[in-house]
This record gives sequence, structure tokens and C-alpha cells, in this order.
Amino acid sequence: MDQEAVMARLDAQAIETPSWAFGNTGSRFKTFPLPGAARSVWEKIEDAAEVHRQTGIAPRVALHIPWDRVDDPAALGRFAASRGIGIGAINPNLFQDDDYRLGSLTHPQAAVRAKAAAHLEECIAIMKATGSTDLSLWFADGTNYAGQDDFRARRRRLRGGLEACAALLPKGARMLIEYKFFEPAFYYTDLADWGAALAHARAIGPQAAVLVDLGHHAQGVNIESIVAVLLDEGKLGGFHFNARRYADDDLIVGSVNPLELFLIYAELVAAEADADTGTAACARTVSYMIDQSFNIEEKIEGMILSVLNCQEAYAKALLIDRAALAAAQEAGDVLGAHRIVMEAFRTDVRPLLAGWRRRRNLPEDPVMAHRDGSYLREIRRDRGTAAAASGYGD
Ligand code: LRH
Ligand code: MN
Ligand code: MN
Repeated sequence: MDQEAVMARLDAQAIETPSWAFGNTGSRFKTFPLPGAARSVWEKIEDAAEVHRQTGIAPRVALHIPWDRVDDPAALGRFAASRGIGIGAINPNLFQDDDYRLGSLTHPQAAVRAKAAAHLEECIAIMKATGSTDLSLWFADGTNYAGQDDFRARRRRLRGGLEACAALLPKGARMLIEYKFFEPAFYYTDLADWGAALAHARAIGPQAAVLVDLGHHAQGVNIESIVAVLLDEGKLGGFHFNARRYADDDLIVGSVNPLELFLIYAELVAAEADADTGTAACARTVSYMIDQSFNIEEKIEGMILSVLNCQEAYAKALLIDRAALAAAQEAGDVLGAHRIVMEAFRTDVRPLLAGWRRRRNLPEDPVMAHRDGSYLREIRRDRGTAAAASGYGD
């Protein structure tokens, strides 16, 4: 791809930031309060807007309900627009209520399932009022002991709940089904892997697709190949980008394994050019979202760095010499093909990205521009240091 074509592709890149990364969050051991951290959904939206101002590629912020208190969703949507961003995915919370001890949509009792369904309906109303088009579903549902509940009965309850929810979605909106192999359940998880999510998404139809959170796999899993399979099935709906070393660490994307992030983008770039129109269309409608939690980091700077790491990985993936790679693959040139991919990974794209930012009138170094800018000074002065809440997301 020539330089101009790369620039045009970079123009179209968009990464959604999560509201929950801007407030004080911690581990179950301690939440350290950060001077200037957002105290409300309004301040989280303002911080997300700062990330977009500095990077130019973070035009939406995802909300988590009810971590984000949204009394007047339409007003919130207007507020976001006035700050230059939109509302992205709406994330229901079906895991922090006492009633959900045994599950939400999978719960053995109909009353609890109905309560979960009502929360989903409330979230869909927020989507309608804010113009959001993605309902992002993660279920903590699972069991801790053999015999505790019936696998297939739970699966059918989940299917019924998902179908009812899909029927309420506004036209053109999607439900993204996220999987995670363990935690908080430690014996069985109702949506443990991409296969379980894909089966539900296929049964529900065009309104449902699978969401891949990079922190939700066992050690060593080849995530880029999962991405390829889901693209081939036309069912990759979106990402939750983050990085991990041990479990669901929610660290800055690209900070632990930049090669993995690049190889994931390489699959997406390849799929966008696929002759199969279903695969290409799927690749073009993927929602790129960040799902991270900062314990000790500066929150806005951490998010700017995350967005930039995605941009860098994407730019490198665009540089892969596809024709040469296809020829090497066909010739069975194992190391030649590998070398072509690694050449792109090793290219220093920082000058290219600085040039892209100059053209867009963006700061050449967004991290330093944020550090030295008035926004950070003002929020530190005006917001002070909020008393840290006890738990994640509060
Ligand atoms: C679960 C998860 C899911 C939640 C978020 C806060 O581990 O990835 O996406 O909504 O964390
Ligand atoms: Mn997630
Ligand atoms: Mn997670």
C-alpha cells in the first residue's frame, strides 16, 4: 500500500474509549485516588473528549450502566456531542446485584431472569435516546461446583433471554456477545469461549455478533486465529482491547504483547480486502473498543497511550506486502512468508504517524501535549482528589 492509501486508512480508524477507565478504580486490595480523576459520567465524557482532541481517533465513549448514572440519556447524548464525541456501546451490568448470586439470564428462578431482562430493556432505551448502536453484553453467569445446576437448562435460559433482548433492539443496532473463560465462576462459565458466543450469535441472526476481549483467554491462546475464524463466519462484532500477563489484567493495550496486537490487526486488514463480500463487510463494521482499568496509572494519559498503540499496530499491519506474502505462502516458503510479516512489524511507523497528525492539525506527540496542556491542569485544580470508592467501577 502506498503512503497516501495508508494515510486514508488511518483517517478512517476509530477507537472507542470506556467511561469506566476515567474514574478511580482499583484492585480488590486498594483503590488509589488520583488527583483530577472523573467523579461523574459528565466528567468521564469530558475526559474521553480530551483523548479524542489529542489523538483524533477516539470519537466515542462507551457507558456502563449503572456505574454511569444516566438520569436523562438524551441530555447526556447532547452533552457528549457538545464536547465533540458520541456515545458508543451501552454495557449493561448484570453482575453486581445481590439477586445475581446464581446468575442473571441463566438464573434458575424466573423472577431473577425477568429482572435481568428488565435491565437490558432499560439499557436499550438508553441506546435509543443517545444514538448508541451497540449493546455490549458480558455475563458473569456460571457455576462453582459440579452438580450445582444443569448446563443445558442454563444454556436454554440464556438463549431465550438473548432472543427476547434482540427483539427489542432498534433497527440497525447490534448486540455484541462477549465471552470469558473463567471468573467470577470457577467451575463452569455459561459463555466461556468464542464457540459458545458464536452459537448464540448465529441462532439470533444478523443483529448479534461476537465480542473478543483480549484478556479473556487462557495463556498462549492464538487470538488472531480466533479473529480470523469469526471474520470468516461474518460474526466478529467488536473488541475489548487491553493487555494481560496473568489473567484479566486490563492493562494498557499493546504494553505486554505488541506483536499479538499487530497480528490481530493484520487479520482485520486482510479481511477488509477479502473477495468474500460477507467477510469484508464484517471487517468494516467491527467496533474497536478499549476495556481497561487503571490502578496506578494517570488515567487520561493511559488512555491516550492505548489509543496510540492501536494506531501504531494498525499502521504496521497496513504495511504488510500482501502480494509477496501470498506468493510466499503459495510457494510454501515458510520463513520467507514469516519474514514478510515481521518486516512490517519491525517498521518504525512513528515518522509516518507524526506526518499524519501534522496533516490533521493534531499534536505530533499527543501524550506530551496532554501532559503540558491546560486541560490536565484545570481538572487537577477544579476536581481535586475524590475519595476513592471501595470497588471496581463504583
Ligand atoms: C469482564 C469485562 C466486561 C465488563 C468489563 C468491566 O471482565 O471485560 O466487558 O463489562 O469487564
Ligand atoms: Mn470486556
Ligand atoms: Mn474483562
